[in-house]
Amino acid sequence: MREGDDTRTGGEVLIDQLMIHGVRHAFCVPGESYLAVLDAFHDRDLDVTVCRQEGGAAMMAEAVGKLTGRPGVCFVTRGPGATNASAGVHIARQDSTPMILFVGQVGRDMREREAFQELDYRAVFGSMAKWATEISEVDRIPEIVSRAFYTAMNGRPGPVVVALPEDMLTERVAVDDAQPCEPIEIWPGLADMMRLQKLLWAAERPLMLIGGSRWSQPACAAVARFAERFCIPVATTFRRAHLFDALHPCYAGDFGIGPNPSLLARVQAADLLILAGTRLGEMSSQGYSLLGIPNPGKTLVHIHAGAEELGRVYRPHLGINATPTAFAAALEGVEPPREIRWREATAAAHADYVAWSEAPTEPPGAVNLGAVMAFLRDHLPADAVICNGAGNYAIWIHRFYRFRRFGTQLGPTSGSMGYGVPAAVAAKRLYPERPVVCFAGDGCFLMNGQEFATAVQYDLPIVVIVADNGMYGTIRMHQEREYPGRVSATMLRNPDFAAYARTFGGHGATVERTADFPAAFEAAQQSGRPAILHLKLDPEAITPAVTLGAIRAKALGRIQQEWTPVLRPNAP
Ligand SMILES: Cc1ncc(C[n+]2csc(CCOP(=O)(O)OP(=O)(O)O)c2C)c(N)n1
Ligand SMILES: [Mg+2]
Repeated sequence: MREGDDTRTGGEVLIDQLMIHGVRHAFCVPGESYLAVLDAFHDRDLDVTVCRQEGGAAMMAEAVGKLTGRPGVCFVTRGPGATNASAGVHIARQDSTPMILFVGQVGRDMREREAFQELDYRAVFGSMAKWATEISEVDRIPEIVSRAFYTAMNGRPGPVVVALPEDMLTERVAVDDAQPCEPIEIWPGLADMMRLQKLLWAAERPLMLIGGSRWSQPACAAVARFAERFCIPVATTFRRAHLFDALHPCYAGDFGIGPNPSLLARVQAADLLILAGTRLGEMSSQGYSLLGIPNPGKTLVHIHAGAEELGRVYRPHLGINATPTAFAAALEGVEPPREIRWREATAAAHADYVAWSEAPTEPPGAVNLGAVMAFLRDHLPADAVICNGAGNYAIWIHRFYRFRRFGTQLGPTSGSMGYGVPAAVAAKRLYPERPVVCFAGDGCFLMNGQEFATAVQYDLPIVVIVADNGMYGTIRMHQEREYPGRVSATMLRNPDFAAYARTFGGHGATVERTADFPAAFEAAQQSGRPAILHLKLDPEAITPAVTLGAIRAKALGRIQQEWTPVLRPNAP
């Protein structure tokens, strides 16, 4: 604002709204389409992180949304900036994360001519974002930004995309700021909770599955208290393990891809399943095979903040439209039955989890990722943040790392590769005092590995552990299962990732034996710089339990069996 003048540019009004709504961090790649916003950054108290590619910037904003429950904010330029950023928007969509992507747009006077890098963002993001819009009048910035925050945070959270015509941002206007916005909790009715109590009293084998977003530390603590009072087993869905303390006596385990078979059996055998906060997507529903659709085939209580998610796939016996925090608080009023019939089953479920996650298996190769996880879980403090993208390497995290606290896991439930490094940068930006460790496969790392430069630029001593098996391992695994021996487009020739770290100004080391990992990790932490530890893995070690060769042999056996009658039609 100029002296004696109560007008501000659109860019200034916009940034003032963000600050009012509690934004302290913004992630961006600059563009000439929103210079007025960059100018407003200049003298406002906002931590701006300038990134190397918009996909990384958008993932950082998404990670802030995951960690704080409030929209992470990202600014990108039009056309190619926006399409690059779509990688993060999609994660926010599938992971139900509040996020706002601001996109520079061509001037209003040249719209619809397909001007330089012009796109129609309502159309481009129409089915990906929760809301996509454009601000045409500068005096409506406070209104539309306020709505963007409410839309991103309320009900089932998600991404909002707001396009900003260049000339709208430079226009001066005298306009009142909006009031700060707060997410709106949705409280379950007393009748809902009484019906839940009745179902619990009648149950023989109840089980609670928690996941999704809109959780908080108090909500997690309230669910833990409920679990204790009812002695009910609680499992967490895919990449939401941080919602429940792994060492709590009621923790039954991680129910993601390839869960502990005994946990799978328990969930299948449960007569009352309480799904809290989660949609139970394809991964946790074991490819939609766990429950009948639409009739689940057992008593299902489904609690979700988005009314539209209730009955969307599974017809619940009892549907409760509530946010996890409100629902968890309301659980305090539910009374356990006089006699709890499943005490032993819960103890057995936890014992099974502990046994499953305790001792690393021994796959081939000199570096055992399971032993690396066991070392980290024994040495990192409970508030350390663990980040990952997508790839088989993540199976070891889910199985052997033990999350103890809310807000310590940043993994895309959408299965997007390339998420780990930007997520780690965002976490360290937010919480400089907490250790942040990123796991990335060799494929995964190079999707957004350039954001390591961002970590160096902002002095963020994250530790990135690159699990290098020389291939897009997950796809190779599927390939061997479906087309054994026909390796195609899944092999990688990799750079020296430790040298990569050093060229960027970070610390780098190569680990070729499990026994060398602890010292390498400690040296990485001691360096005080962003670090990469390059782990050389045996490609045969495709999962903690099975080798690539065994998958191939099994598939070849199956194919031989399937084809024998065709090749020898008269065979007995
Ligand atoms: C952005 C994106 N592209 C492609 C895929 C498909 N995909 C899933 S896992 C995977 C391979 C991951 O390779 P790497 O990071 O080396 O991990 P590994 O499986 O070898 O442990 C691929 C290509 C994906 N999930 N996300
Ligand atoms: Mg790999």
